[in-house]
Amino acid sequence: VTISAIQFHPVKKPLKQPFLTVLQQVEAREATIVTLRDADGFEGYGECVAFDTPWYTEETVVGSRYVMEKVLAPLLIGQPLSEPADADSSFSAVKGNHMAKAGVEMAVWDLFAKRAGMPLHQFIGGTSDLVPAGVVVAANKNDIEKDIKQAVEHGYRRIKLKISPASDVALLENAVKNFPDTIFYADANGSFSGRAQKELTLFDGVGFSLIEQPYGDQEWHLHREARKAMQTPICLDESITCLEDVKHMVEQQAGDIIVLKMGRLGGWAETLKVVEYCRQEQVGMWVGGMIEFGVSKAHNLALASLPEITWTGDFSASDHFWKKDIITPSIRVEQGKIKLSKDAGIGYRLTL
Ligand code: OSB
Ligand code: MG
Repeated sequence: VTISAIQFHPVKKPLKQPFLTVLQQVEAREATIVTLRDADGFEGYGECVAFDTPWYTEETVVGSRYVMEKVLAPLLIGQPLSEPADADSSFSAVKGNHMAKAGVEMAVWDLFAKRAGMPLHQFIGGTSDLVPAGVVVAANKNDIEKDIKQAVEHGYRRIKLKISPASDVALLENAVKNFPDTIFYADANGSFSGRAQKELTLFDGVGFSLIEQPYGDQEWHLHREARKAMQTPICLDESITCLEDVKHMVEQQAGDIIVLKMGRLGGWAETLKVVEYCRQEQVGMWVGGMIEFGVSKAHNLALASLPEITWTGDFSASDHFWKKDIITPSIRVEQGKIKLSKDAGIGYRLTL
């Protein structure tokens, strides 16, 4: 297989509602859709999930476009690929820039699945075509119950609440108790960094199934201490940028569960290595969200179809963030689940 052309399509859309985290208030999303084509006319689609400024990772929309166009595309075009993992290998001389790499690499995996005439989820070994949905409630303290109620009415059975040392623990505890059939995760985005451990352990009794990234990316020892002090499983997101980081987490006993984000890990090849390692080491896994458009979401849904991935991920419907997504059909949540497409590759067409 030889990639003969790559195109980059900027997209920008306002969110229906601002997405609040301790790091950033996101009101609009800018991303880059990657389309590539091989000599036989097959196509593949990817999406680069870097944000416009480096508030979540170092990469940016503008920087990742430069790397994709000027560095990665020339390494890929004209190179014979015998399997999709060869795309990642062809980028091996390029340091970092995982989101740029993933944007291009994921399109290659889509193209290979399309050549094989298989849905991407089957192509990578997925066994389920129904993926449980999960949504993030990044609400202000006071109207948290209203947002939870609305999410439950939309069919979500797993809700992730954004927390910080400023969160009202009693209010959260009450909210979680009032929805006994809903699974709650908490995501701190590193906001307990520099705080006394007891500020975090206060949240142990809330009833969260896990607490995601209480401390900073590199604060492995603090995550290790938190894990020893708490009943609630510790889950790492920002800390996990490659397989070596997962190995480090296990050696340091710094976490029980990880969030898989193909953008942060650099694409399918590295992610599938991480999945295999976590399966062997019995590390829990789920697929995280990046407030992304449908192309990235479709890749994530394929990933979540793997039998090793047992925790529910950040999977909201197309109409959760967007008035109109960039794919057709749009992603819908029915009875708390998303049905995967039977069509080849990611299974969705672009409506850019
Ligand atoms: O920390 O998981 C995070 C969105 C953007 C950047 C970081 C994170 C998030 C989310 C997921 O919380 C939101 C989603 O896409 O469902
Ligand atoms: Mg997170």
